[in-house]
Amino acid sequence: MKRRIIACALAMSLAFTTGALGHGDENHGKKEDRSAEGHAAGLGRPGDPGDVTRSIEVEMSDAMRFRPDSIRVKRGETIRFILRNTGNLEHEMVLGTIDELKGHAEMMRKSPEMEHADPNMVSVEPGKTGELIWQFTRDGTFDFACLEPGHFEAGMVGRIVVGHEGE
Ligand SMILES: [Cu+2]
Repeated sequence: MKRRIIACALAMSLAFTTGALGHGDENHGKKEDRSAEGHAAGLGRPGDPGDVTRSIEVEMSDAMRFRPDSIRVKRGETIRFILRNTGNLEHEMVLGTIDELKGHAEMMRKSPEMEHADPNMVSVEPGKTGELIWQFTRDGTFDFACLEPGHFEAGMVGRIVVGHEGE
């Protein structure tokens, strides 16, 4: 199991590298930040439960949708996402930029049995509730998705807009 997680992390960094070479600089952050801190570092960092400023409940369903699928937060906020899986399939929430998520979804499709675990994601069994605590440290528009094979492709994605107060 451990080996598979490592394989996933390695492939993720390869996906980043390829993405960085393949596209122009359409990312929000500096690339150095991401390579230094790992996945999703461009949009913040894993949050401390003691710093949570707000909880946001998100439903995940077999309709391959998140509800809500558009979330607005203030820069600096630490959010406790409460993920309710109301379906009969496993679902997950992975935070990242759309390019990162696309790369990861591609990998999940090629190796569906692959286990993956990172601070920017949570998997939730059918009928269960999971939590993800994240601090948003940067303005911008970020994405999240379910990377269970086929779910991302079916449109199981959402968007988080991080801005200053009053925006
Ligand atoms: Cu899903």
